[in-house]
Amino acid sequence: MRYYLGLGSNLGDPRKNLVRARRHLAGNGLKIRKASSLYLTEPVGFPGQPWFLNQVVQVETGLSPWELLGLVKLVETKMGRTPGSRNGPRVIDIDILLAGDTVLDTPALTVPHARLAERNFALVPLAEIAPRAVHPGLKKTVRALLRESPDRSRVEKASARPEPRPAAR
Ligand code: PH2
Ligand code: MG
Ligand code: MG
Repeated sequence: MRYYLGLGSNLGDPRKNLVRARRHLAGNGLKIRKASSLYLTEPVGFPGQPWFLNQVVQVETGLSPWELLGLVKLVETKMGRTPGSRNGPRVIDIDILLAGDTVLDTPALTVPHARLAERNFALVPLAEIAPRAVHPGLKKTVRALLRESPDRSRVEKASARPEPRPAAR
C-alpha cells in the first residue's frame, strides 16, 4: 500500500533529525519512493516555539496502517521522542497523512490525518510530490485542499544549505 507520511522536527538539529527518521524508516523495510523538499514552517497551534522543518515522503509497504503506526511510534521513541512532547518542541514527529484510499476513524488512529486539510505545513510538501492524490474522505485532490486551505501560517522552502531559522515573529 502507498502511504504519505509527514515528518516534522523543531528541536536539536532538525535537518539531521529528518535524515535519521528517513534512515530508520528505510532500515525497517519501508520503500521511500518520493521525498518532498524541506520546508521551514511557522509553528501551528503552539506559538513561541522554534519554526519546524517539515517534509512529506511517499512510502510503499505491505504493512497495514496499524502496523505502520506501530513502526512510526517505535522510530519516534528510538529517536528520543518523549510522551510529554506532544504539544511542545519535538525531536521528531511522524504522522500518517494518507494511506491509499483507506478511511479510518478510531481513537488511536485517524486516516487520513484529521487535520490534514487545515495544515499548510503538511499540504504544501504533499502537494509538491502528490498534487493529484485524492483525500478519500473529502474526495478532493491535495491540490484542491491546498487551494482551499484556511491556514494562513507561513511555509517557506528551505534552501539546500542549512541556514539559521527565522526567529518567531
Ligand atoms: N506539528 C504539530 C503542531 N504544529 N506546526 C508546524 N509548523 N509543523 C508541525 O509539524 C507541527 C506544527 C503537531 O504535530
Ligand atoms: Mg503531528
Ligand atoms: Mg504525531
